[in-house]
Amino acid sequence: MLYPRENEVRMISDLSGIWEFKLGDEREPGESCGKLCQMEPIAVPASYNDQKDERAYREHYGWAYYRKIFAVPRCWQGQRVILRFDAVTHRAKVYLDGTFMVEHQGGFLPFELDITELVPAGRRAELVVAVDNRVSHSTLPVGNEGSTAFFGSDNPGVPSVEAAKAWRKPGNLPNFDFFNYAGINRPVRMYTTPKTYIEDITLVPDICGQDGIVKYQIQIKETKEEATSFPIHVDIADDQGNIVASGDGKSGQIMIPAARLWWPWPGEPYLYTAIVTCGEDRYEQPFGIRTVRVEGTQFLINGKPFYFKGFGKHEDSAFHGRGLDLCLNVKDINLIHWLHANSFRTSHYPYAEEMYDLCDREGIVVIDETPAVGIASVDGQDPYKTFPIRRHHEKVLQDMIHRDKNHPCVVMWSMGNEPDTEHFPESAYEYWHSLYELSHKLDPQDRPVTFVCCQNNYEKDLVTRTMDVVCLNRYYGWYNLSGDLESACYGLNKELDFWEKQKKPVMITEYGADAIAGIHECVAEMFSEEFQVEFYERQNAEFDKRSFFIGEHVWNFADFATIQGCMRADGNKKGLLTRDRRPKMAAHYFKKRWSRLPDFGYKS
Ligand code: BDP
Repeated sequence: MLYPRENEVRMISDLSGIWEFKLGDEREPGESCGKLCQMEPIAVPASYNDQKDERAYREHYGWAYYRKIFAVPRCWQGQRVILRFDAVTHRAKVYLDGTFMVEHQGGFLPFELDITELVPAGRRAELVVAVDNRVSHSTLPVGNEGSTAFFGSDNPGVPSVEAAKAWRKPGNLPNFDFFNYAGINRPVRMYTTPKTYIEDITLVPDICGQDGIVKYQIQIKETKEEATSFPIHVDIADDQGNIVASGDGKSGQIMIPAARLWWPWPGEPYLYTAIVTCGEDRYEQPFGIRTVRVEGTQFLINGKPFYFKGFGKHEDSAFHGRGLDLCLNVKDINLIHWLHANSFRTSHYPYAEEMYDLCDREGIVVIDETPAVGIASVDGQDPYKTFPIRRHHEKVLQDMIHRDKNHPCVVMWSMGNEPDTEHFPESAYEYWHSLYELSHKLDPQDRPVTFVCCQNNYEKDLVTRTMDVVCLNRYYGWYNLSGDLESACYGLNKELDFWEKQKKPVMITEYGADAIAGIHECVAEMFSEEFQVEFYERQNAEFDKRSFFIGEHVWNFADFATIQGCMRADGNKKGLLTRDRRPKMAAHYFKKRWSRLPDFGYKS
């Protein structure tokens, strides 16, 4: 699905602004929405949870309703008009003038509705979006059903606690460590195309000596009346808008002489634009010429061994929740540069498309992750046999890869985060390995595919070792061997010895310690800023000794909101930065370290 881009042909109307809002309940919209009255103002895009200081907003469970009157401009007559929702979290039902139109499952990827006939140009309509925030065994991310929340063991087996659990009113029990922000989190836009239009563009870059090559495939949708196909033309423009190469037809290969490559920052992230025209339609797709490949224990970008320096992040900020915040995105990219980092993982869901555009332009390398987080055993049951998620997971992979396939910044797909791979190793293998093969098949650029493994019995785990890159989340010295960094390093090394034998590239995708900004100590203990620095100093020294070790992603870029619990005080404090982006001591430590570590050739 192409991102809406305005040009001489295509027009966009952004429906962002103040909409009408009302909380519903667990009843399906058809039963409960009826006539929406006494609605309250709400900002779109943004999560609704923190827009009003009421427990009902913060802890809502079930449907909520958004309403907006909009008009299709009269001057759009003759165009095809599409209503695009970039992300409605987690499930949406869309109504136009009271009639149900479309439903979408999954809170982090776009969906569209063709409204050309439904709301003719020059007419108004009432748009109602019903949003369901419930997470369960059949959603991604996964919610626990009636059992234990993410933090705390809830004293299983204690009769009074069990009775209270059975008695309590239904609510979300996320099996993941980030606040379950919900609502219309990303823009809602109308855009136009001509009747015969460019439906999709697939670009696959390659390098041949000094030249660049881009293989392309264009999908056109024709109307019945215009069935005689229009010629398709592709121009490649450099960053000054000069046409440097061209091609004709639905698919082909274009050579770009003496091409400038896309390199991660501080290299030059050079971008070309494929200008595709067909009949009246035109679409401009930015792309970069770069290759990505795993070879032996190395991760190669443009044939050179890359070292990942960066973090897992979240889309998370005060008031907006998980809502698109362009200003914060720009700020974060600038902070990534300030830290001399070069990459991040979109933990734990695909981010807003605007962020990938920024990363393309600013040369930030991205590991793109699905929302498959929390797939863990409940009451000793095999989640791969009991959770009805497989088809949804396949669809999410398909939609994410389809959406992000042309971004040069995306160098690897992460199919999910920290599933159970230890208790049902065969089922886990069957599940993840088939998705691994599917991901490879879905990606025209055939990027490396991985998933991120939780700290477990790595000897029993059959899946992690079969990924293109072994991605480890490890909390030596924090959740285990707490505070004892000496033993933490001993344990870490024992495990690294195991991974060395697997002859795979290995990176750490999470390691970290909570540090509450402002807590200082001479003898560093947990939760102090000094301990966070020492934690990283000690473990990084071990990573530096291992040649197969291709990257360090700190958990987390910044402090973030999460579900309340006995292990969290005002959110997760593992950020290098506070939630309002002030640096802790560890940020200064990494800034120095990463300015010294080369991006390429560090572990040749
Ligand atoms: C990891 C999860 C991450 C958590 C982190 C933590 O992948 O989402 O936030 O632990 O506990 O297990 O801080």
